[in-house]
Amino acid sequence: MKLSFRWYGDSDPVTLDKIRQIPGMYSIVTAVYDVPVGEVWSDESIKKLKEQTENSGLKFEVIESVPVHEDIKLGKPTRDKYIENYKENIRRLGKAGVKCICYNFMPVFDWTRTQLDKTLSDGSNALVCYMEDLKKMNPLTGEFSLPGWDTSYKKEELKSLFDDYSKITEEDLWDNLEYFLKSIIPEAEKNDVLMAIHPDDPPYPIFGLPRIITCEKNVDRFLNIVESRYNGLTLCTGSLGCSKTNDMVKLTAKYAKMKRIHFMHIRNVLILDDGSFEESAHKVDYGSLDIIGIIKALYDNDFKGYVRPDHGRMIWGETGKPGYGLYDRALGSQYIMGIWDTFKSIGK
Ligand SMILES: [Mn+2]
Repeated sequence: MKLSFRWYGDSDPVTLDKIRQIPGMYSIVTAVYDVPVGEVWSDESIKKLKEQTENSGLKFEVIESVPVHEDIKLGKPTRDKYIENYKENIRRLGKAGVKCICYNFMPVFDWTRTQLDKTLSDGSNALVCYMEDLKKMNPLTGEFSLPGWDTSYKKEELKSLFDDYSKITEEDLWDNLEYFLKSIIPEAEKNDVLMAIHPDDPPYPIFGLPRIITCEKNVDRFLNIVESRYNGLTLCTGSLGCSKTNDMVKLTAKYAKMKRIHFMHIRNVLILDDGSFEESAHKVDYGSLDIIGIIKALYDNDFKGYVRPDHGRMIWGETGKPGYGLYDRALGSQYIMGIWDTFKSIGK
């Protein structure tokens, strides 16, 4: 298991100097943010990120994300141009020493929560998703929007995207994913870059938009589209795991055994009775997920991929990017590594 940490580049208040002081830290997880979605990343920007990272004594091996342009997800005629750009990014990143690329196939919105700074009983704050509030959210009226959402969309653009998606079914989205995978995976193989899809977060349709990477059956279907190790997973425990129907210990063991997990996002969530959830501390009894069982499943299956603590709460008065403060993610990383080291010491 290689410990990694997301870093948002120069604008991130959590600096590389701080990240390198976390015991066991191996690689940075980052991305080029200076070009619009769908465009080719410049060699200069990639080189700069690599140099900054390596100068800090960390590896530059994981990218999150190379985002997938909406035209690819929608299967528009323009998708071929964007797929060529995507392949060029794989080539460039491979050349720069990147070993794993995380991406997702969620229409329009990435992760969705209803509040980013809910105060928990211990005074920390965290991202939460409450069903009652989710029902009231309407991205088209903008009455309720989240900082995590892509704000580059103007209201009109968002409306036309929703119109486009209203014309496609879940099966169409699968077809478009298949077309994308069959184009890019051979390129990933050639460049020795492991592609790792992130599940949908949360794992069910929102705002009438289809979502497909949501459960065991669908992950199986995904993996079968291209039977290659390079067509793999970012197994995010908090994303799939916020649905009670996904048994994360079982899924981790299954896909780790198949050697199809390349990147683990490990975090805990507390699932409430109505399916709402709160992001909680990593420690096993703070949430609904069996974090120890998940790590044991990785250990038992000789997991050699990357892991990051994913999100953390905001603690000790820290401010910054919701979910991406230093302190609680650092604590989480040590909890994860402590469990891992314990299994290593005990042996199988
Ligand atoms: Mn995640």
